Amino acid sequence: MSEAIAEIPARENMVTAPTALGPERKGLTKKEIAADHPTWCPGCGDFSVLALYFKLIEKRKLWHENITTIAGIGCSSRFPYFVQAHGVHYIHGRALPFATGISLSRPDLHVFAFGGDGDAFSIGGNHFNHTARKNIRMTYVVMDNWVYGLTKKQTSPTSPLGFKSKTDQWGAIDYPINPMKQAIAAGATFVARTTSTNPNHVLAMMDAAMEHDGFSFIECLSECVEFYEGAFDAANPRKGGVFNEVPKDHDVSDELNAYKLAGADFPGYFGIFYKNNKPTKNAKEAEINKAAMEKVKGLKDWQILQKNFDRMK
Ligand SMILES: Cc1ncc(C[n+]2csc(CCOP(=O)(O)OP(=O)(O)O)c2C)c(N)n1
Ligand code: SF4
Ligand SMILES: [Mg+2]
Repeated sequence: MSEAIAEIPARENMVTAPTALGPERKGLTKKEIAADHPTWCPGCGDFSVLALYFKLIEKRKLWHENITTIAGIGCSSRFPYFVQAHGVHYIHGRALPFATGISLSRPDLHVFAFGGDGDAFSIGGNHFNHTARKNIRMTYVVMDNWVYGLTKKQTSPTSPLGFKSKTDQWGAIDYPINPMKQAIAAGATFVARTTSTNPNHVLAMMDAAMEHDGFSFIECLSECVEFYEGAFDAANPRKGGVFNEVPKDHDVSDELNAYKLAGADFPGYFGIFYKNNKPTKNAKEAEINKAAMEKVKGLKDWQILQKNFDRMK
């Protein structure tokens, strides 16, 4: 992990430290953050991602009311159940529009959305592209296991060619999408890749993503031991694979080079591929709201409403 990632300072407008009850309020312990016992299969990669989310919350000293965890449907999308805080296990593929609403209306929060490859790129593909292009401030972690786990082994948009599943008994014939290329092309302003078998790296990526003022996307390889065992062995040094970090001289502001990195054969690279600090929709919308509020300065809510009704006559 590079030092630059570990040393990133807290963003100004975000609640990262005790505020509501005064400085005597301590940060939460893992026990206080954890809710239900996760119902995943023993050995599922998602356990590690959840544990690291808890670590991030501990590190950032977030309290229950500062944590917002949104997800769609899938094994990975069960995340909000396991976090003792505000969260929504929403409609399949619709986590991002829901998270968008929270992000735009609560600038003091950093919204986290979690989900799977099917949730993000099949049914939710459209929302992914639009949330990225609008540069909504949030972090979206996709636990990519190359399969539909919850529904017991169907081909997903990231399943490699030849993968045998209930929907492709003779092997997948559709070309898989590349989540990193997809995110860069869609306009995501922070694009990173990690793997659940490297805990320090997952934590560093989530920490850096949380710091980013914009739409931050992390593809996190997370093995489905039940329906795609061994899928990511080639990226795991403990299984004879290799974990190659993004080259040190890679310029994260270079979109074309990021795209090239994303095209490397599996297991590819891990780290931050792309980062761009263009204004968020949050900031732009806040400006519009501010200007509108100036115009009705001194008026009560009912008077503003009345003015609007009068105008519509
Ligand atoms: C509208 C709708 N269509 C289909 C489903 C069935 N369904 C539930 S989860 C899922 C795919 C899950 O795959 P993924 O997002 O990769 O998550 P994983 O279980 O692998 O973590 C599907 C097709 C549903 N719940 N709702
Ligand atoms: S089916 Fe796969 S993705 Fe779902 S909990 Fe089990 S191992 Fe994890
Ligand atoms: Mg999946």
